Amino acid sequence: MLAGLFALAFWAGAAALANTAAVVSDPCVRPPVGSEVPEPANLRSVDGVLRVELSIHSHQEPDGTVQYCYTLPDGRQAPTLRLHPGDRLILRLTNDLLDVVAALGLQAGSRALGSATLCKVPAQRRADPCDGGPMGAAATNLHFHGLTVPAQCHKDDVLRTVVQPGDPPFEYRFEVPRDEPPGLYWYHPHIHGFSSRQVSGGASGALIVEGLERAQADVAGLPERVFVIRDQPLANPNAPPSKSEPVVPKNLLERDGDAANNGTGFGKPARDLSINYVPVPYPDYPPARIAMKPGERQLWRVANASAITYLNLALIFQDNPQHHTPQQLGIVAIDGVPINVSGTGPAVTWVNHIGVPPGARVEFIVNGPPLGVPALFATRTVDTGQGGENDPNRALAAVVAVADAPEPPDSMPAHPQALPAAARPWIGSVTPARVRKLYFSEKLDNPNDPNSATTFYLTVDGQAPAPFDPANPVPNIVVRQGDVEDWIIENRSSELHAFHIHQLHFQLLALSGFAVYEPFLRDTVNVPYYNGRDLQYPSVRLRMDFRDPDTIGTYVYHCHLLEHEDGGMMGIVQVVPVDTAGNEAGDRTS
Ligand SMILES: [Cu+2]
Repeated sequence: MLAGLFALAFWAGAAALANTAAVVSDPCVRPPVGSEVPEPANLRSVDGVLRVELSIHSHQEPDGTVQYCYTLPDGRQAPTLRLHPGDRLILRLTNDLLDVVAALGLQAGSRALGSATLCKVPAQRRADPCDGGPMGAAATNLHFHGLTVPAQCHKDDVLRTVVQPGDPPFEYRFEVPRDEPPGLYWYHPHIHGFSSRQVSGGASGALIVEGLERAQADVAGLPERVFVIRDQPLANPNAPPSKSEPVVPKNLLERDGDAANNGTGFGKPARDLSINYVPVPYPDYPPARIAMKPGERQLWRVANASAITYLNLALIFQDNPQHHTPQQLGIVAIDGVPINVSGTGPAVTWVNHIGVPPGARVEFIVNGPPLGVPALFATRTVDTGQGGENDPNRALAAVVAVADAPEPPDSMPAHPQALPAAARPWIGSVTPARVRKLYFSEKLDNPNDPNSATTFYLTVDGQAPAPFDPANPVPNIVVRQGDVEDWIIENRSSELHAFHIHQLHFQLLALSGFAVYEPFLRDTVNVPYYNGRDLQYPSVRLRMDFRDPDTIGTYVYHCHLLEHEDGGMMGIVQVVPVDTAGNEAGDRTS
């Protein structure tokens, strides 16, 4: 108890220091292990506009790992951006990745920071952050994951937008669409080849489109909390597993060099996790702390902002020493979309654990523990396949009932106006214009050496498999705006992948050929791994919605395990306006 109080006091002191940015040498300073989970700073729109000055920093730790973070001018990290549908975001991003520059022995402002082999752009054109430039370790940009915002420079383009250290602040400015579903979205960098290290190092934050209570009356008036769960390199990579765990087979490495799935639910994970930056390190996973009033009902809004780690969230009450009871969690929204979006199906789905692939979000109602009942917010193990990372059972935070626990800083409006009805027919009732098939696959560079480097592919069936090449502007897929299409995504590899597409949501229709009942939308979906025995590869069938005019443009779909994306598991879709569709534009098969 004393130690816990001390930790709290320490963190309060650190936060005070962070407010005087000049004296802080580590802009990405993290709370100590075991501390109270802090709520991210909330930035709200005023008169329909939210102005944000955001810097991305890096800080090299004594062990050589590099942490990344977004900060406000006052030093606060990773603010939650809160906007209403129709609001305007004006965000100026400054690239201060100077520790990366130092670590690489390069000069700040040098245009040579990028890997020249990745993208050869003439020198005189590199000055424009909208027009390519080398995608290197110190380059950055922003993606607003889940929002249907045009894939244009200064809005949500990641194919050509590159902000280098030393560049003047780069302005993002766009309106949240009036019909954007209310819920939890997030922002993160999207530099091809370097996304994994920036996101795994901590560069991410939440973005909330306000009004979930307008779609989901059950959450009206509830106190709300935002939890951003990130992964990061192991703090104790050489430690043996905790003595409290069953003994597991020898630690193996999978193809990316991370701890391999051992199929037991225990053992060394590929990455440590943190919850709102409070680390929960291997091997003992000392939990962070969440205090609640006894039995209080709250809305928890959780983003899996990790680079490769699958979550399987559960809230477990330790009713007595012999009995641990997983609690019912009431899902109200997935990937920023209320689950009753179709007008059919239940408003709340009660489950006792929730799988969340990297990049996905889930919002759910929890009932806190009674006084005296210990409780744990945890992630249960995920079987990622023979070729996947080890995602064992582990704690995130102890949930503690405290009679006078402070209320969360935010609660949902109590008397909401219902959302207007959707302007377009529910996507599940629209006949798709065509069906396409894509597949995930992997290839060892040296088939005789299981530890050799792996190339990752996301291929349109019929095209030659090739890793994503930022220098090749030819789209893999050309779609006509206004169309709805069915995409079948197969997994021909021995590990899980998470399919994500920019600018739109989709409906999951079937899993390996079997219909599923999901009258709602996602923007990131897990695709089961191939076990090497079945006659068919596992797959998901997705109904893709290209009806919104804001989906016009050229953008990417990819695996959201970012090592895979960086390794080539990405492709380009071009959505053309109706009047030019079918004319000069063509994809790689035509
Ligand atoms: Cu993947």
